Amino acid sequence: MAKTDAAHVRISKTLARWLRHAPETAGLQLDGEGWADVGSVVAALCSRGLPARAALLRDVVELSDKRRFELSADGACIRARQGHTIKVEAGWVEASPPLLLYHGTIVRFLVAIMREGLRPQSRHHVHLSTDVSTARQVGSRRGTPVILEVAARELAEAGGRFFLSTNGVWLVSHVPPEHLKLYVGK
Ligand code: HQG
Repeated sequence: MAKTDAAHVRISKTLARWLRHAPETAGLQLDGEGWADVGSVVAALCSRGLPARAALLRDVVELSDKRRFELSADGACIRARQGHTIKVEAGWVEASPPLLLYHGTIVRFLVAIMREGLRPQSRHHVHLSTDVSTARQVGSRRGTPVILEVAARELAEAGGRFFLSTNGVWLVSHVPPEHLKLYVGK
């Protein structure tokens, strides 16, 4: 991994923690839509030995594999697109989902998931993807991945409200077990 890649990853992980979960640990204040002032974020990174400037932050935002963060149009503010555990209203757009969506998890959670459905746990929403490979990658963060297929359109027709984040992640507050099945490949 190139030096800049390693620096990007460290900054990206730090930003994820601050902008989704614990802004107060960096002395940051987010507005109601999750935006933080870029100058304050840069200062907080520098004070923690992560030399950064607004231009580096822009690179992290643009080069991030999952496009986790976004800058405001004037470049003055930064926020996470989704995945928060703190209360924000990031303007997720309600949308009609495709027929099927996917969620990656691990075996240990399956009994509970099949009993009570997919829950957001500490986040605002359950995260779903349109493709199996993303779900597999998400599940792999914890161990051997297990993929669940979500009958998304069926759930929407039953009243489930879906939101589409600007980086293509589908968000929903709960997937009851009757709209879930194990994906075994096609
Ligand atoms: C599981 C990362 C027991 C769920 C990823 C998951 C993603 C249940 C875990 C994004 C359950 C929650 C989100 C139930 C759900 N009983 N376990 N009823 N319902 N679970 O991290 O989807 O890289 O909050 O299966 O790539 O893993 O940070 O959600 O395993 O896109 O940008 O509870 O975070 O994105 O874990 O990951 P998480 P997730 P970033």
